[in-house]
Amino acid sequence: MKGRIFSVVGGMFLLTVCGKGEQSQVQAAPPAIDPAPASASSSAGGTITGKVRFTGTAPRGRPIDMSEEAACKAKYTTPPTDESVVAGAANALSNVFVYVSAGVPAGQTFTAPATPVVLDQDGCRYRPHVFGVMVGQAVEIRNSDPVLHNIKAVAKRNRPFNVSQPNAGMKMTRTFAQPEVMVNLECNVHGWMKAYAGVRPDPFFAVSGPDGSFTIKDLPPGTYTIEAWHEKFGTQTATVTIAGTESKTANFTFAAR
Ligand SMILES: [Cu+2]
Repeated sequence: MKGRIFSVVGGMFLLTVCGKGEQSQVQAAPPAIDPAPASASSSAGGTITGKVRFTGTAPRGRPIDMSEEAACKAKYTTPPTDESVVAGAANALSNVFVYVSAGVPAGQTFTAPATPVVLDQDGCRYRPHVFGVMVGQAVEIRNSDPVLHNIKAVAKRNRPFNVSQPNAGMKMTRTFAQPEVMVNLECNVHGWMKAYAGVRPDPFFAVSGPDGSFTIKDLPPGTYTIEAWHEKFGTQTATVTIAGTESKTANFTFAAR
C-alpha cells in the first residue's frame, strides 16, 4: 500500500491510493436516446472503490422549519435537517459525487440506460439529494407531496428548466444534453430544497452512501483522473491506473478550510 498527498482544489485533504486487487402534466415517454453508438463492453473491466470521510467536527445539520407545509412536516417523526453535510458513523461523508473526470478515450461513446433516474419530491425534500445521470438518460421527476413544488434547474451547459408540479402523483421527465458537474436543482416554493445532478457522458460515476463508500465499475484499462465533488467542501482529485480487471482503492478525506 502506498500513500500520497495531493494538492487540493477547495480545501485540505489527504488521499490514499492503494493498489490491490411550464405547468407540468404527466408527460409522454422520454425523448429517444441517440441512435445507439457502439457501447463499451461492460463485462470485464477494473473497479475503483473507496470511502469518503470528513475530518474534524462535521457541522450539524440545521433543523428545517416546515411549519408552512403541514403535509410535509407530518412525514417526519424527528425534525428534518439541512442536508448540505451528512456525516455518518466514523465521519463517513454521504452525497459526494465521485466520477472519472479524465482518461476515458475521446471518441469512445456509451449508451445511456433506458431506465430513468427517479428524483422524488417527498416530504418537501429531494430524494436523492445528489445523483448521477448520463447524457440522454431520462430523469423522472415526481411529486409525492400534496403540495405545490416548482422545480428549477440551474445549469451552465444544459438548458435550464422551471416547472411547477402542483399535485401529488405528478410526473415528468427531463434529459440533459451535455455533461455538467453539477446541475443545481431547487424549488422556488421551498428555499431549503436543493438537489445536485452530475451529468456524465459515460457510466463511470457513483455517489457516496451513508457509510461514505462508493464503487465505480467496468473501467477499461487506463489511467484516470477521479474527481470527488461535495457541495460544501469543493473538489478533490486522484489519479488511478487500472490494468486488466483489477480493483483499486481511492479514499478521500475532506477537511474544514
Ligand atoms: Cu417545493
